[in-house]
Amino acid sequence: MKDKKLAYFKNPNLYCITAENISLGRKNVEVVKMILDAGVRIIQYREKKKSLREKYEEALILRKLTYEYDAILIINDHLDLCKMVEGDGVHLGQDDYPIPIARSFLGEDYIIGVTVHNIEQIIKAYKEGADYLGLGPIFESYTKENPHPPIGLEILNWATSHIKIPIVAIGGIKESNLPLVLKNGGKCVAMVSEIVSSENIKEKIKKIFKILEGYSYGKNDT
Ligand code: TZP
Ligand code: MG
Repeated sequence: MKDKKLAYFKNPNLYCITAENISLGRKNVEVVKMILDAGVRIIQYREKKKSLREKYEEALILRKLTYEYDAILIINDHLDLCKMVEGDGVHLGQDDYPIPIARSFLGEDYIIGVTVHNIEQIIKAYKEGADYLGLGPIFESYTKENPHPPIGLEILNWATSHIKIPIVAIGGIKESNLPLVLKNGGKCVAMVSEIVSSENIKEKIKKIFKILEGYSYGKNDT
């Protein structure tokens, strides 16, 4: 079951993350509905500013929605919330709960994704049993408070050729630089502002899928 879900992360694919504060006045639920309608099947609920009650209520709605679309729901930070709403997994940063603790709390069936910025963190998270790694920020990103400096494409190239679990490239990835990311080993790519701050989310995703599809079939391999 988990393997089937992780297959989504292995091929060129788009992973979308919520950010209501930059969603042009639209609610997370409304934005996620548009993202799902456009065909995206990996959603992360990331919400730093709301109360736990609000996060719970919103995550519950997103769970129902993602079930309807047969999409994966990853919960940022909160292991308990993930269990309560029956999410598919969690995404943890370097300052969040340690992977072994998260694993013993959630069990083997849940996906655990971990943010990594360098080779040391990549190897540690892999050895500790992360299911996928969120590697970045690849480029400069203005979405996160206190962002880590950009890590560049070379490490993406290294990680995608040396690490067996899926690598999700993140940070400053746009339609415009996506071909560069894919040329450097990127497969599954996470985008926040490029999607949620788009006036026309469906059109934006359509264009991104077109680029990803080119790489799925090796058409753009050089
Ligand atoms: N983790 C590393 S960079 C980032 C997160 C959540 C934000 C990426 O946002 P954007 O808008 O796609 O640069
Ligand atoms: Mg976190």
